[in-house]
Amino acid sequence: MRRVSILVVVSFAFVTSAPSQDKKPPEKRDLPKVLYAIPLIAKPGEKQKITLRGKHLAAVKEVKVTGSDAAKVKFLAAKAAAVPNNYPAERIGDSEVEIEFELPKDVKPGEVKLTAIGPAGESAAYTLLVRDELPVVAEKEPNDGFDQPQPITVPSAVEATIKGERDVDVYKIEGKEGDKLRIEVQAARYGSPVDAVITLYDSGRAVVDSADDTAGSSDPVLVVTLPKDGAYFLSVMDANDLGGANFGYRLVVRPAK
Ligand SMILES: [Ca+2]
Ligand SMILES: [Ca+2]
Repeated sequence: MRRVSILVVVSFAFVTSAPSQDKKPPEKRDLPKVLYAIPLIAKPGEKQKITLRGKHLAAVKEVKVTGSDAAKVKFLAAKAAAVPNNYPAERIGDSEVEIEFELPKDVKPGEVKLTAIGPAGESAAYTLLVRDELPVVAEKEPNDGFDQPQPITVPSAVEATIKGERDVDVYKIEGKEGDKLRIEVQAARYGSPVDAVITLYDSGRAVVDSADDTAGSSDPVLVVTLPKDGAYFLSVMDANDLGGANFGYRLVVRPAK
């Protein structure tokens, strides 16, 4: 019952505040918004096609890049895009822009930003996730369980996707007692719809440690000291069991400082 009365108050507050929202110029509400890039991770030194997914992007005619003077960007196309049933459009995006993009080899990760420009104005700058110096590993499906894990070495950066609902990605790491590892997923901070959860298991499949959200982000960071020599399994999944081709993430495993 208490919940019902709270709902009434909330909806009343929404109704009374609605007229002031209507006074905003319409173009403010239609500003393009870039949520994330597909693929999520940009590759320095390679010409690549990137799709920017977001809101109010179907009428975008230009994308500009900042943070790298030598970067080249070319607008290819923009269109509305379907949102799967029951998926939140605010997180998935309902429109997209395709660009051809080239970053110089010596680009500084973290500094490259893209801005979409449409009839109503410019989007906020979107910070691209760019490969750094870590060895790159492409995810290899199927890696869905303890019986078929994907072996990775430390350090590495795995470029992967939660490819569908209830997809679980399992990686296998060899370690020694006392090794201190920092295991991190980069996804939500770059707008990916993935809310990652990571769990580390020992060779007997007992949980060593796990992480979900860290420091104001739904990206997990796990710093762990391995309790013994041997194989470990690391699983990555979405906290809401959602997934799809847009659900990119980067898994970074490296020695902790
Ligand atoms: Ca996967
Ligand atoms: Ca999470």
